[in-house]
Amino acid sequence: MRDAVYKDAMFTSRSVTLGLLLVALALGRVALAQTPTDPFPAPIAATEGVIHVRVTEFASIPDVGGEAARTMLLVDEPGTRRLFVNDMRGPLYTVSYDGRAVTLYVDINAPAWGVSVQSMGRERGFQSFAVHPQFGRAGTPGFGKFYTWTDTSNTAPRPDFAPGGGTNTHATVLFEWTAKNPAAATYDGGPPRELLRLEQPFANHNGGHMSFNPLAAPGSPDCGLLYVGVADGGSGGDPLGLGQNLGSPFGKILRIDPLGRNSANGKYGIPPSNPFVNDGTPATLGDIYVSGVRNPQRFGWDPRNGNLFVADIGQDIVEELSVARAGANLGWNAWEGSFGFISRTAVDLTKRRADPAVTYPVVEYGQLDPLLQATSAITGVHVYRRNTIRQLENLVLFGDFPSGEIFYIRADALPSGGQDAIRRILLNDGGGPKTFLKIIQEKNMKQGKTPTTRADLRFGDGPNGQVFLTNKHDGTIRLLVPDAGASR
Ligand SMILES: [Ca+2]
Ligand SMILES: [Ca+2]
Ligand SMILES: [Ca+2]
Repeated sequence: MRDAVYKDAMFTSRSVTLGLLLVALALGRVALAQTPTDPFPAPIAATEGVIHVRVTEFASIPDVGGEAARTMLLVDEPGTRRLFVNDMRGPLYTVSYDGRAVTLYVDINAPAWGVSVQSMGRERGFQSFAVHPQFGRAGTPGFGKFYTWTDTSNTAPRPDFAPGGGTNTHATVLFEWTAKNPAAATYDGGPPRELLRLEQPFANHNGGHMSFNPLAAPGSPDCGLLYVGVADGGSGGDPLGLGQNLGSPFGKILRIDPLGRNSANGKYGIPPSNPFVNDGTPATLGDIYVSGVRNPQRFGWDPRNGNLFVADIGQDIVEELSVARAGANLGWNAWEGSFGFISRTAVDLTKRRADPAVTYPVVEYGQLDPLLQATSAITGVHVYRRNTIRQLENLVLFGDFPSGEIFYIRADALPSGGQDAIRRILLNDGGGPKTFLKIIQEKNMKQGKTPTTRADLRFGDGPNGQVFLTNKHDGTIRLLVPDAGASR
């Protein structure tokens, strides 16, 4: 059964939900209960083309307050040869390349920093982080620097951008941290520098994914530019129309130079090569790289051809994976996937991919699919170009995070929308092929915990093309590995 009010079901506070409901009613956006449009009545192939991949436990992230780590992002930091992984409540850990040493690097929510992470509910918290490519290189401007993208309850500083509506629930802030000795076991620098602050109109849909382009070679134009995902601000249906507003950073992927200073607030740089810098229109923000996104919680690059895949979480009907080039408009909220967006319960099936100015998904799937739960949301994206795990070679890996379903499409034969090309990946942990959710549930039993009903799957990228799987319910980081007996 679908969530009656908001698909995302992230609100822990009834009063917040009621407040939003009243706002939605005032905007006339609450549709009467009715069967939603189903653009994909034929389900995702449940058995055809299923790939089995071996998975092993790699490391454990500690519980906080008796609850499993809300693990969101895992990245490789080649300069100091460690993985970094965060818990949405504030801790940032390092994990050694062999998985044996897990160290609390810094808790960005520690009172001394004054950050005040707002991590209530499912969608708020320490969303993302990125380590500067020069982090470990002494004598470079990015030495020791990393960036955190977090929700905060501290709304006192004036925001750089306000959404022009909503209820100012909290703020989302980009901070720069500078370690004195990047190789030190724990953060040894001072309080963070604030670069960018957004006033949030609604509690859901906040910061998205954030990353430097890992393919950009030192000295190349894209090296050191930070891609910052910003969701549409929240509620449902993008009531403030922010996704298509090129004067607003909401519903965008920004690209900034955190070491520059030519932004409107003078705290970061805007690369001259960004698509809206020299477009002759002062009203369009130079910060924007991609527009028309709803909740770009994850993106990732194809190491072979540079394709930037964006996993954008849909409203109530379609989840989508798109390839975005500089200046692309991914359509939201005029479009949900390949279809005209009408409401939470309807898309226009007669108007498929009809606007030549919009970049439509390469693949998309319907939220009513029997493989999924009542709440569905896309995540990703890892383009596997290694041959270490032979059955994954040249595949684009993504998934649906509540259900934990892992999917693939072929990276060299990208479809033009629809879900026909999507196939499943099942995991082998020594006990036969299983879903990721099943594996987490079995771990929960061993932990003496009630088995979770959600996976909250995320992918993480390690060195040498390693693919990690994280979740928010058993504190375990898992690694995809070649089959036992495989030659490599
Ligand atoms: Ca929000
Ligand atoms: Ca402009
Ligand atoms: Ca779209």
